[in-house]
Amino acid sequence: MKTALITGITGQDGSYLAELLLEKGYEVHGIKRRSSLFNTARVDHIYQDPHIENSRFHLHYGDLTDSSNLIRIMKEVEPDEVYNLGAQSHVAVSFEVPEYTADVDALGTLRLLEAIRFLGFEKKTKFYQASTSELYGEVQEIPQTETTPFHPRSPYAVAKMYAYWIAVNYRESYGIYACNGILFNHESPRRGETFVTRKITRAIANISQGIEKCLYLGNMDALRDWGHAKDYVRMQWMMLQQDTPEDFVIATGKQISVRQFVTLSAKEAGIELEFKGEGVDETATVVSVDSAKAPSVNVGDVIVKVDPRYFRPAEVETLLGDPTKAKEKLGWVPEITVEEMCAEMVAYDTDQAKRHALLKSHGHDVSVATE
Ligand code: NDP
Ligand code: GDR
Repeated sequence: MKTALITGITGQDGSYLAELLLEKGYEVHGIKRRSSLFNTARVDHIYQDPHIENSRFHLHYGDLTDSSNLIRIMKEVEPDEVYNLGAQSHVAVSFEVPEYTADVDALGTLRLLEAIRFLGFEKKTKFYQASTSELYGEVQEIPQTETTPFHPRSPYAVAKMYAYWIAVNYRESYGIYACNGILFNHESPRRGETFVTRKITRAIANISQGIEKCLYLGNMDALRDWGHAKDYVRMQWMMLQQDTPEDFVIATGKQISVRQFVTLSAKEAGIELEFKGEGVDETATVVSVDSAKAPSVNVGDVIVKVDPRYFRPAEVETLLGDPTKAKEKLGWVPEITVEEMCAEMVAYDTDQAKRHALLKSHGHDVSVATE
């Protein structure tokens, strides 16, 4: 039985990857952070009581800022594979907490690689680094491949660039099986609520059920290559099953704008929108509605506006990946389209919104966090 250690197991990707590895018969260990509220909602369904004999799922308290903790966990677990998914992963937030982002995302990666070296696991432990299309930032060529030059545009991307190169460096210097998955945006119903796709599907669902009135967004012209997290974690595992470590771009090869994602989500919720105005004055008005699906929405309602608060100091306008290498060398093909993913997310968020609406209709005080 193989043993895997996942940092960021409580996040979107960590939860899907843990499911996949358990299915494949792995013993899965994950690092969770101490927090004042439970933060394991995404993995609670695969939690196994540690008192059960032969339990294959274990969580350890830890943090990527704490070297001694990482060394101790690594020593205890003796992993065959480490998946470093833990990060302060929000690009906009990285402008607010740049030093912390560098500590976790850049130095955290170094700390894990050093732990492998310190324990003499160079030949035993394979290492996956969650690299990102944000490395391309101000894009130098379209579409982006493994050889496209980097030009990061945020403290997050700069920190991830350090992590990318330190993984390459430890591969070249110490022969560690370390590789970078340069993943383009990937989403799911488990996506954090403040990333744009989930923010959109959740707000549209809430609006359709009368829980929210208006969705406020930043740059709606931004273009992204959006895939489904389930497809992408499969590729993370595949990258560690090769004889030699290599870096791969993981993407769908198709892009749409934030505005198009709003249109898709609204359509799923039975709402047709018309966009008017430009820049900070842009709005979207309801032009037709299926009232069985969206009982709280009326024709003429303005349900999307721009709030400059969501503009970033430096923006990444367009990202489009070329996954040819992953397809040719590993046989990886994404199975879920952006339309299917959007439908899954809207359905999930509509279900949640209906629960809230039901509580509200019975006099419960329902407040829904938004950003
Ligand atoms: P999430 O934000 O959903 O999850 C991040 C995880 O990292 C959470 O488990 C979080 O814990 C944990 N974490 C945050 N800070 C620390 C810390 N100091 N020490 C230990 N753990 C920490 O991200 P995703 O699952 O979407 O992404 C996984 C990885 O892939 C990240 O590294 C991200 O930067 C990268 N990536 C993501 C892409 C995407 O589109 N999703 C694309 C390309 C790269 P907690 O739950 O307690 O907050
Ligand atoms: P991104 O994802 O920055 O690409 O990073 P995000 O969903 O936050 O933004 C995508 C694009 O949408 C624009 N946008 C908004 N974004 C947010 N969050 N909120 C808004 O209201 C809004 N309005 C417009 C953004 O400006 C941007 O252009 C994600 C993260 O998962 C990273 O960890 C990962 O490395 C990259 O994807 C690939």
